[in-house]
Amino acid sequence: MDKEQVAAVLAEIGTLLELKGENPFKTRAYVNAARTLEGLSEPLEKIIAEERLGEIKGIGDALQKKITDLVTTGKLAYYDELKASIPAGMVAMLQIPSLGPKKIKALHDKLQIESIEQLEQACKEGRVATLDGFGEKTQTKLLEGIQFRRTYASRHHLSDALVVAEPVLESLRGHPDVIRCSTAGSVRRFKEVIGDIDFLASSKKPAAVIEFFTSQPGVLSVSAKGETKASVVLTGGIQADLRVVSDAEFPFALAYFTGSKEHNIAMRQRAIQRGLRLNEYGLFKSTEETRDPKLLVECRSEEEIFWSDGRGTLEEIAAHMHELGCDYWAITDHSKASFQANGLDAARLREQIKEVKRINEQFAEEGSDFRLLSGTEVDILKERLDFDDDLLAELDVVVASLHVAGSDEADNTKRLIAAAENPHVHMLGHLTGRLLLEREAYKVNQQAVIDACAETGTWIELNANPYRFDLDWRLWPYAKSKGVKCVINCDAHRNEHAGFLRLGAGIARKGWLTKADVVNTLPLPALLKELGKKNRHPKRK
Ligand code: DGT
Ligand code: CA
Ligand code: CA
Ligand code: ZN
Repeated sequence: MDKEQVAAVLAEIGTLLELKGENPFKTRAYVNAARTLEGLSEPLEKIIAEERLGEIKGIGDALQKKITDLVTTGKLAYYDELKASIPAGMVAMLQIPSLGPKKIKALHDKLQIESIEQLEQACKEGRVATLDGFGEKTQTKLLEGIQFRRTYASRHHLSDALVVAEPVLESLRGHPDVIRCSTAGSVRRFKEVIGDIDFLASSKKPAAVIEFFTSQPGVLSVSAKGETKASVVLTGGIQADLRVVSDAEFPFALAYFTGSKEHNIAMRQRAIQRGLRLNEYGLFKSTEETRDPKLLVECRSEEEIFWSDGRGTLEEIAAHMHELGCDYWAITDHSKASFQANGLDAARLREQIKEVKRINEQFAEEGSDFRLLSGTEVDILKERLDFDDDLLAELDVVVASLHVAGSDEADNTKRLIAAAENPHVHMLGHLTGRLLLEREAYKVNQQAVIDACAETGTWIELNANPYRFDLDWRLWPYAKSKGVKCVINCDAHRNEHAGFLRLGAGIARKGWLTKADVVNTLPLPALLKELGKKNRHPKRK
């Protein structure tokens, strides 16, 4: 035991002696010794090792021996015996405000009161008020105090909890079988008032860790002890739980047992919205409650559970669009030139292609027909596209868009036509780049571009973002007359943007298009067939 712990035991001995009605000098000696120890500037171990305990004022032979026992063994037979000799109810009465050891002893001697329940009964019957030094007022106060304790005794100040939790955590940290450990629950959340202390540890040998925990010096009694869980009462009467989990489970258990319960419920719901399941064992790619490690989204730290969005995104999109009733959904992130939009470079795009493949395999395994299509919205640069043809050839869908146009109409038009002539480009995105009520259209000869699309078998996007609606509905009848197909894209940057599809359909109608003119009304096999036609188009270069 360290200084503070020894001091706490000595102070408690003082109180217990007072409860027994021991002579006040003896009682004071313990209380004073406790104060002295608290004020020492050196560690007790050092003082004991150098046999200097006797030099400290007010610490006689008997106290020296007791302090040495406590420091070296963490135990003191005298203290245990003393505690056992006093009814537990009398010790508990100390928690009632305005009730000190002297009064408790008087209640015991005169009314044989040994518990809070008996005290309450005596107060209600008016017997306490008749005692010397008590009176009506005190009796009422005691009844209030009992009520107060009933409400609050199971709660503790955060600082008191931290003082007892930290040494235990420190010990756990030093144990060879403990991989990671932390406090959890309200203590970790720094609630001002806490119920019990929660500890969490990861280990390959949970039983050994539980054994070690329950035999800590700060543990007054063990309330429950299992293979991976234990509950104890620590110094100061604070309850504490320890749970031991595997290291893979640790981040999830830490998040779960840190809570709060309300926070856990909100996190769970967020997971469900993303087609995932979150519980104390993990985050799972599943729409049902599970603990299946094969479905686990691995997170090495608690933070990753919150940040795993980046990994989860494609899956979330897939799950969301599937749920909306779509048969397929194309992922067309910007290319690297759109650095402000965090466009993908070739390496990241190749990673994404793999990820799409993996997700599709998962859908296939689950017997679902839903598919993600890999794609890009590749930037039309000055002289070329932002990706090489060999990479574009690996994608299911290629949209080519002009994001930085020049002031020369002929030049802009030429760039768009060149993109349409690329055998790997399936469609041109937002032809004019307009943002309604915000930004003018680029100067583009739209009719010439539509003609080029007709010649090369290139589709044109109807961007359904309400800021764009581009190609303009006024031009669709012309495009249709040339046999150019429309693709309604919602330019989604968030799941909710999928709702733009409906607006896009309205604009298409306004442009006199029907279902047959819109390629992405096709079922997946027919769409894939259409996508395959572009680079076999007779007019392509
Ligand atoms: P306390 O001890 O009363 O000051 O408050 P906490 O928050 O430490 O609560 P405790 O010790 O009962 O449980 C620790 C954490 O375990 C809690 O913050 C969230 C989690 N937890 C406990 N029970 C439930 C439950 O029924 N549902 C959920 N979702 N989480 C729970
Ligand atoms: Ca707790
Ligand atoms: Ca608890
Ligand atoms: Zn764009």
